[in-house]
Amino acid sequence: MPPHRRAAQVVAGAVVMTALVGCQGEPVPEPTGGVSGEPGAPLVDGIFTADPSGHVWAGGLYVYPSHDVPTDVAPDDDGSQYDMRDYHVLSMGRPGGPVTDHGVVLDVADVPWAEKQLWAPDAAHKDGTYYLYFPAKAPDGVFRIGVATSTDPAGPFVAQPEPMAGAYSIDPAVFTDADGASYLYTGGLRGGQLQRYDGDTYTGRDVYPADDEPAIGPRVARLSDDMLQLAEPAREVVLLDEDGVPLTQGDPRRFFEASWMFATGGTYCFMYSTGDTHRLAYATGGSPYGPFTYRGTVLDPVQGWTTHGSVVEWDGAWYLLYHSAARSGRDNLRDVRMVRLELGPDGTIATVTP
Ligand code: FUB
Repeated sequence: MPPHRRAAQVVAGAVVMTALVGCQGEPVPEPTGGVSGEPGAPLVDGIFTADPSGHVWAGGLYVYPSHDVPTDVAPDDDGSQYDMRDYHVLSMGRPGGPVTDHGVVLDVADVPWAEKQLWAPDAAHKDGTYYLYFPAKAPDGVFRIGVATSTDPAGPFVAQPEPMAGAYSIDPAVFTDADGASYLYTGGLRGGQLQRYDGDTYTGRDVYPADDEPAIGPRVARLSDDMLQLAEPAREVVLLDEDGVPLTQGDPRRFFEASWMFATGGTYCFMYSTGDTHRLAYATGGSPYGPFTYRGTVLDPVQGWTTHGSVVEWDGAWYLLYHSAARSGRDNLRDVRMVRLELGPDGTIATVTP
């Protein structure tokens, strides 16, 4: 167990908002360790959490979020203010029940290739091993995707010594299909650096298509049997409009970041953030590779610039995990929340208003 790992902690109690002066010179609420089981309330408030990836394993819901922290780093277009250094795992035994914060499960100091900015993670399970997939910046300033393993869904996780070859940008999300094959989705624009790739090659230059040209798409690749590498070169996911035409870069529905994939009744549902129009949108298709046809909004804008979430089925009901910056008023200090999601048999989703 790494020395920085804290004891698991079940948090309960009322949310108390106390002002103190944060590193960026403005008041931020003091985390109190409280938690509320109310729909849409922060799952925990002892720490700030964001970018939740939910999985139902061993009868409980395990949530793999980013761990937001106050920072002295000045905000910029690259998102340098999202200066996260470790991951926690949250879990609960029943919807709305008490939430356990399992403490630090992976620290950037224990990832040999990574320097900073542990952004949105996801996790997967196969044959008794749990895999934590995460993006981080290497010392050369380029985001790469790493993987760490554990025999416990609540960690701690041990990182592989090198990042995954052929995987890049940010926001890894893993989907395991009914046949057991797993797929890794990645990508994010602007600070996520996807616009700096020509095919799979990092150019270091920002190149965006014109507004009337097809938008940049996330990447997808099947994972190897050991879940540690890509089994094939990543390919670009295409999102289509209702006429079967690829969404253009100028279309407010185009992909920005925060991929999430789930399936219901043979329909593959790809959820993502539209970025500067601040929505979680979804598109559906007949294969994990896509193409996916745009269907609508899952989540209207939350407080804060970013939006990111996941969808899980638990005991026959569907839930949306998402984040909001409402408690702090700071874009980079967010809280994970959870609400019921109405999902039709054909994958139609009723829009959630936070
Ligand atoms: O949390 C850092 C970044 O903000 C994530 O990787 C993005 O999806 C956005 O939520």
